[in-house]
Amino acid sequence: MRVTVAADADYEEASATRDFSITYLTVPQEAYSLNGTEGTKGWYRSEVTLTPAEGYTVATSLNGTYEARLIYNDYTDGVVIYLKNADGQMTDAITVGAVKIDKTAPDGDVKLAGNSVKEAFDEIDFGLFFNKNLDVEIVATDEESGVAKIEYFKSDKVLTEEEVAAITAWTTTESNFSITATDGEKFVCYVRITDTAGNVICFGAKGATFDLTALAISGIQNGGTYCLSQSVTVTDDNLVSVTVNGTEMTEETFTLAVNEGTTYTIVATDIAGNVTEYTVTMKTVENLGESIADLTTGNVTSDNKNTVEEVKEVVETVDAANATETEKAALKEIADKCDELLQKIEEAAAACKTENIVKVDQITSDNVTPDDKENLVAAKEDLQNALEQYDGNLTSAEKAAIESKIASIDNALDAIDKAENPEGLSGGAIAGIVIGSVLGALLIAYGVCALLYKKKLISGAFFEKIYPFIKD
Ligand SMILES: [Ca+2]
Ligand SMILES: [Ca+2]
Repeated sequence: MRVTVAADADYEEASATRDFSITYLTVPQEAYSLNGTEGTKGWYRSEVTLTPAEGYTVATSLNGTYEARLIYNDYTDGVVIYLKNADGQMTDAITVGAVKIDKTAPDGDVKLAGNSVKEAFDEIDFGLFFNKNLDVEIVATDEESGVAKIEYFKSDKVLTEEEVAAITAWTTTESNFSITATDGEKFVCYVRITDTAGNVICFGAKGATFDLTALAISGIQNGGTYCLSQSVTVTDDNLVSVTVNGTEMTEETFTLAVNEGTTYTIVATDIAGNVTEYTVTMKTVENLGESIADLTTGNVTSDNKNTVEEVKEVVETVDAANATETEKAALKEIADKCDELLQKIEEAAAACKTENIVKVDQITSDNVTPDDKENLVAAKEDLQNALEQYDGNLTSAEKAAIESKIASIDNALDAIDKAENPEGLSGGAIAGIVIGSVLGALLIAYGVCALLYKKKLISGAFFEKIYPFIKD
């Protein structure tokens, strides 16, 4: 420091210089403390009081106003303080940094199956329906201290805001989770989001119900054929629409009219998206017998069996409770015709498979024995009989099979014949040769004996009788 005194009448100007130093007061060990409602990571969710160490006052500038404490209401960055003791000695700047205050609750949303369904507490009801496992996404945001925790609670009933605040059984989630579908289960998904400062927001989603039950359609069978008007009823807890051939029905019970050959497709849908679809055909009684109109017992074959059986099935299962006597008689006539045709088909099949025919089924010209002959002949007769009697009831393939069997039997019979006559000679010829040979031998013996008798090499009454012409 330099001090200069200006000259006056008595003295000349004079000056003197002296060096000295100023030092700050030593900063106490715990210079200050911050007090407020604290969250995590140094965040507060209330006003924060900065209190200097005991015996000091505090200011935010060296020459500012020193006070007993500083109050912060909002997030304040770059805070620097100075402390002053009772003697008026002051510290150098002390860096506090940011006073981190976040008084704002986080925000968020909840999505079920991708759709935002956040709802005010007093407006929650069970207005949503799902028919499969449900993906839940919770969106959480916080612009100040940031999101610290996301939790949810699945309630089976609507809760008040106070009840939600009292929930203790929260489940922590990252943001996405799935709820397994259970038929009939109702639930409300409540959400709690906490920011780093500890601010909390709770909210709920629209209530949801799982409906895994398909819609019931009564009065008709899917795939059925009817020849009378049918009253149809669709039943479901959450029925939303019924269409018949694309036309929306206004009632759950409606009538399908008989229109010749009309096909009706009934589509019933519930709120959860379950769909039941039935298709039925309406035919008049006359229509029912159309496909067998050209068939008679004289021309029906196994190729027609399915068609006849289908008609019989339809005729027998058709709901005839309200049919007129004429309609009932017509139905019976068709059913009787079906029975006759089916019986004829069976008869023709049986004629091709008699006991005799079955017996020789495995016999071929290679394994045949003479014992089989009788059976083979009987089987052949039966097969020829079948061809004659059921000419109109056998398909060309069936006829060809019979003819092939007959040919096979003929081969087997030939084989027996050959085995019995190895040289190829007939029985009569063989008998002739045998008889001829015996006679020849006897003749030779007779001659030889005659010679011996004449030369008296043999004798006796027997020879006298057979050789009366040889005398002594
Ligand atoms: Ca916040
Ligand atoms: Ca349902």
